[in-house]
Amino acid sequence: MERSGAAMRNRPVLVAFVLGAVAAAIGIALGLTIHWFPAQASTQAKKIDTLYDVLVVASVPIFVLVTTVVLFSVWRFRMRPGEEERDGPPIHGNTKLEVLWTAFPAALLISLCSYAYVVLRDVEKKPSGGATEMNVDVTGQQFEWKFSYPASTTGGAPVQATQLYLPQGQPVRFNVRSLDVIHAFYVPAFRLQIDAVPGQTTNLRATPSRLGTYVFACAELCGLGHPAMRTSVHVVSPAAFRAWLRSQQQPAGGQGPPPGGPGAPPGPGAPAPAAAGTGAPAAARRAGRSDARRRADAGARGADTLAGAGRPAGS
Ligand SMILES: [Cu+2]
Repeated sequence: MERSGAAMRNRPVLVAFVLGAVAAAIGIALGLTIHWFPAQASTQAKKIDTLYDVLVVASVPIFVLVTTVVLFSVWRFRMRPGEEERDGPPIHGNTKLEVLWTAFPAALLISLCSYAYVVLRDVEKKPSGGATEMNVDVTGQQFEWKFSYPASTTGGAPVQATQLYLPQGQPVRFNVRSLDVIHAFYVPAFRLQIDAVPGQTTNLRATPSRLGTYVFACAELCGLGHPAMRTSVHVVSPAAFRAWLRSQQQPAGGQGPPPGGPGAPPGPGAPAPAAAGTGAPAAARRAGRSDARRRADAGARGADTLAGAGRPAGS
């Protein structure tokens, strides 16, 4: 008789366990099958996505377990009419349970942190096997990015650009700086992000692995023009990259500043990037930039008006 009584009491626990297992399976399936992120465009992206998958598999069942226990307890131990004056049974704890719920999360957290650390080290390490890194200087400034290819990279005159061109398969080391406030270098398709901090040079390594054009955004709220502080990354073939570098190094015909001059946008006679199809023409680039600038200025004016409106009259 007592056994069947215990079985009756355990039945809701069994139901909750089955429901929880089904919910966890659905959660993991959704987490792993839906494409949450853009295409993987760097060798680092794959490792980071695998880390994400492991985190989904580890955390979804825990989320479901906690939610199921909370909802089940709310329902099972709810106060019924006539029980308003009753108190719950005194509880003296359960050593076995407490050891379990301390040791298991601790072991899980230590393993996940160790794995994440290994992935981070792997993603940030120097390319092995004697592969040479290409250096690109990235400078953030309210509200635009500038990319500068030093002479060591171009093999000639340094090149400045407002869009990032990278050769496929070439390990790149970015030296990231800021001229004013904190910005953040963020290329979702590379799965990489690093702050651009005034007075410091931060570094990031990436090896572009997939041809195409991707978003390059600022991921640190840096002022009113922050949403406009985005540009493009073009991953092109090594031959197209060399052709693009050469086109940027050629002096502009007629008047206008040389395209390679520091801080100067390409002159009117500057040739369009040779990487046709992937590169925006210089004019479009300039238009995009001045558009971003205009939006930023409009935002700043709006803030001035607001600040003015907030002041008491006559002060
Ligand atoms: Cu920003």
